[in-house]
Amino acid sequence: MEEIKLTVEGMSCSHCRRAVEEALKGIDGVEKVQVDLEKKEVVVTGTAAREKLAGAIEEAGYEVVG
Ligand SMILES: [Cu+2]
Repeated sequence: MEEIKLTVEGMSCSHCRRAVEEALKGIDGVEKVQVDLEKKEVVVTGTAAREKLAGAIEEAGYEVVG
């Protein structure tokens, strides 16, 4: 199990948090998603590849900047 940290622009409220969580939880190998709105940080625990996570976040309408 691995922890992947992504910096995401555009998340501003609990709706955004939920949208990102839902997008990530639909991916195979994702065990846990933690969203910190203030730090603009998303931490994903699991075995999914970083590019896959980033792609799902972008598809949900947010920008992965780091
Ligand atoms: Cu929002």
